[in-house]
Amino acid sequence: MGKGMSPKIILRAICILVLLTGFMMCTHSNEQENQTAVETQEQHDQRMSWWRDARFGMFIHWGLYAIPAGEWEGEINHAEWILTTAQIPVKEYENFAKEFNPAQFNAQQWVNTAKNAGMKYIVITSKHHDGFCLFDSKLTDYDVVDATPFKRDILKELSEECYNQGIKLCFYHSIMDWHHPDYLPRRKWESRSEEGADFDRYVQHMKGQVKELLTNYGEIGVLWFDGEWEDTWNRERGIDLYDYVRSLQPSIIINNRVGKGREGMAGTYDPEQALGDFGTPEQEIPSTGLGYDWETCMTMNDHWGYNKHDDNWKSNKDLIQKLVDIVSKGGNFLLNVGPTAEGLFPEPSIKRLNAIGKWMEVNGESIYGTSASLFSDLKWGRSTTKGCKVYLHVFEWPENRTLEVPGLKERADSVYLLQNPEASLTIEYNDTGALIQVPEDAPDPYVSVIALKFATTPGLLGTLH
Ligand code: FHN
Repeated sequence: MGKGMSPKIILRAICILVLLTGFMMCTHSNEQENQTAVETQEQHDQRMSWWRDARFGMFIHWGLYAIPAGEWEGEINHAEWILTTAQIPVKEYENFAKEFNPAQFNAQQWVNTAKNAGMKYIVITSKHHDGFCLFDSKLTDYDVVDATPFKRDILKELSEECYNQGIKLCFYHSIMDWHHPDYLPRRKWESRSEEGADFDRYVQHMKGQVKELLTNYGEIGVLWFDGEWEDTWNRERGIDLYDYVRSLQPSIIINNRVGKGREGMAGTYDPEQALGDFGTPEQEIPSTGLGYDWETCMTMNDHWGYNKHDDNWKSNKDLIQKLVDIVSKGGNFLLNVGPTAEGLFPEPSIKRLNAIGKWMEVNGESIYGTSASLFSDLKWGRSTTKGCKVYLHVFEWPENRTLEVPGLKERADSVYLLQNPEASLTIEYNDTGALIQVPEDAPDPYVSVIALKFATTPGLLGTLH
């Protein structure tokens, strides 16, 4: 995944080359269909570059489930899964569409909030497992334009606003679909018969909607698939879907849930089995880097979809330290917002995004475009690397005003607080590393960043112990 030409890429390239040779001998191959599967490492790195630089994105889980807002018949712990967790018959759940009228939805506000938080991309649910589409699909009337009083194409408005503000728009799309009559399996408690259902016909429907998403909304940064775990979906279908998506937008990035190879989740990751361009640990941060591209997705409280009772919000400090921890391990952070039925981000989400944005305004240089830490174990915090700079992210400010940096032997040309580059800090080297004299008070209440500038690319220093 992104580091050196993996056997998977070599094998697939050989297969495609054999197929291409066959095609050229007997038919005129359609360049468009085959151009995506064969990719050099350099082309792959080029395709991934904006995403690796971005490091921080907004996840948005929004749909009909925002109307019950987590509550059903006295139970208050539901969210985007409410159709299943409350066993609501599909016909009854459809009634929420008649109520969906988010009058306060404002794409400009949403995109601006994400941008001000320092987020570079937005991944929004085009369709979650409930099958309801936030876009105008010609393949179903179960969508925001045809089935609701709102009648506006939400993804169209978001795509225009993302283009205006220079934010990459990305789509989450669920393979699992509890509404479509051809999707199998049915929910165990459902009365709808499986009689006549044709999963292949469902897959054609899903690919048709993916084509709509990749044809009608401009350049899309990532197709973030989900709901891939049921037995009707398999690796072969995943390979076909991956290549189909790339044939529609060759520079798009696709997550590993297009196939069956999630890592960071239950079960083991097998790079030969996994498909897609990056791994997707969910609600967790790996203890180390993963040796390939990966993104942790996480909620701010305990639910992806809006739950009006959920006040278990992560603190500003926790969220900023999680961002730093993830990036110091070479990952991206996809932080979720679950908007209300009125089309508003919950106030606690906005407060946290504003706090993160203030921190990113001063310290974003130590996040964007960085690679993983050169240090194996910093007791007081984390580190990132970029060009000729190493950034030290101090979570616990030293009471004795001396920051120990084990393993740092290379002499830095300059050492300074990122928030005040004029104020150089004193650094002494010893046989175990370096000692940096720091001010008495931590400059930032959440994470204070010290920058070290070297004459050479510190990556050449090798891993510092
Ligand atoms: O079932 C979904 C869940 O609702 C949510 O969308 C998360 C976010 O990644 N993905 C699935 C659970 O792994």
